[in-house]
Amino acid sequence: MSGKHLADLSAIIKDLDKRGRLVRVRSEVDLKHDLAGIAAEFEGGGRAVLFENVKGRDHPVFTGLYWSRELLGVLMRKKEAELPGYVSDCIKSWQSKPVPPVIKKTGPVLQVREKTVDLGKLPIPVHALKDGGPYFDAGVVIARDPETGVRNASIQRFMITGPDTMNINIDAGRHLEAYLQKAADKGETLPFSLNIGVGPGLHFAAAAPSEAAPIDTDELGIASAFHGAPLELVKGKALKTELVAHAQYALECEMIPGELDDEGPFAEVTGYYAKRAPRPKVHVRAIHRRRTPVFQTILSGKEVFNSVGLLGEANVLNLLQRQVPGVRDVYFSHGGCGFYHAVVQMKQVREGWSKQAILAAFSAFPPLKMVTVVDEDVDIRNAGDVEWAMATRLDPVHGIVVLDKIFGHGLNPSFPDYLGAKVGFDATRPFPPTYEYDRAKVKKMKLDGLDIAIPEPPAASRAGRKAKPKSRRASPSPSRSKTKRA
Ligand SMILES: Cc1cc2nc3c(=O)[nH]c(=O)nc-3n(C[C@H](O)[C@H](O)[C@H](O)COP(=O)(O)O)c2cc1C
Ligand SMILES: [Mn+2]
Repeated sequence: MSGKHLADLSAIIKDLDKRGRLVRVRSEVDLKHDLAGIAAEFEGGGRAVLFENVKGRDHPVFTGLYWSRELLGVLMRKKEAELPGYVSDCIKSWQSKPVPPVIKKTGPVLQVREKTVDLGKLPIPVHALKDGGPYFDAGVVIARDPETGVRNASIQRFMITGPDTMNINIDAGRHLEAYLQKAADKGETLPFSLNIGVGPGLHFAAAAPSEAAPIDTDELGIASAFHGAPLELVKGKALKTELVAHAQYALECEMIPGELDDEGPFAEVTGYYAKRAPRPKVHVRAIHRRRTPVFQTILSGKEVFNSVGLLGEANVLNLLQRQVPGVRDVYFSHGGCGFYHAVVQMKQVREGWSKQAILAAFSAFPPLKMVTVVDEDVDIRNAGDVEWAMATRLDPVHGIVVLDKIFGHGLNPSFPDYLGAKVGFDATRPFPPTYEYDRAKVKKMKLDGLDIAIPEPPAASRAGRKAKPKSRRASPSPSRSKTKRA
């Protein structure tokens, strides 16, 4: 499949619209709290949302591109269960034959350069009730290593603090953190571009974990692998930066090492607020945009599960299949915040490999806190089925691996200062398999053509069923789901 359409968000929005996958909010909506509140009603469903009329601003806001595997499947022209394998193939193709980006003379993002830098004019929402301000949380940062010149792509959240200032949250271990330190060591500032409204090829490149894209590689090439063509960049005008030619907006920014300011709180992917604390200050030197741009924002939650989580999943699958015989599939469960709990499915070929799979998964993706390994007869995308394996096959004395005082994800409250404990559950049946652990099966039957009388459900449950739209049933959001909507 040619993934060219994956390079341009405007093309994607048109494509979703054509396929009945775009909700258009035509009423005027306030950027502060209301926009996120409306978006949350659609979160996890099979349609993205375009806010066409944003109060006090000239341009629309788009959200939801990554919030369900169903929608991602439509976008990527893949079945949901094929997504990790497809993403893993794109990364492997980049690893073996990287296609670097090309620098173009011009591109849609250079259509307009704002005369003055005023972030207050952009349609930047305030999401959760206690968030410290408006945030960019879906933009891709592109910077170059001050020492080696290698490029990096990453996504970070930025809190707006003034017309031309913001503060950035850089988690421990990020490549941008290393770049900032290198700039400090050389006595230089760190220029970078912040690109808003990019296609999923680059979004996934930016979300690729450092275990898949180490610091000495130009991970922008991952976007080229998704597009089937080189990613196009243009040179910045105010600083030594490179902008994404097909982005909706691109900001030229710089950090002056040592400058800090308070950032936060911010409702994070974990379902908790990240604390307010001093974090690096960012100066915005220029704002470029398309003539009619669409601003992209992400509700912290399912959209992150399906981007950071999907990329992590792909990397764990890739590594496990190389290192552990019998590994078939990997899923990062949504109950595990999308990237704290990996469920691994394997067909055991030898005793002890299931525990090896636990260790390999932790090393392939350090944010993981839990790994559960199950046999090939368990549906890893079904929490009930995984629990069945734990309830009936896990030996709590020999099957639980605990790693204490180990580096983990700083946003997880059980890892204060990035330190905590991790746990692996070997919920596979004893090897070689015995009769006692054989899963009972009935014959698979088709109901077509049989004369069966099925009574209508009682009125109460019928009303209850009707209130839930189809898309929501496909991926329910129990914490946020209300009842009806259009
Ligand atoms: C929507 C979204 C928001 C994110 N926010 C942050 C953030 O604020 N800070 C951060 O360090 N990582 C954040 N991440 C994760 C990083 O972008 C991701 O782990 C990336 O691989 C890091 O790049 P690096 O390996 O080049 O350092 C976010 C990811 C997504 C998808
Ligand atoms: Mn990187």
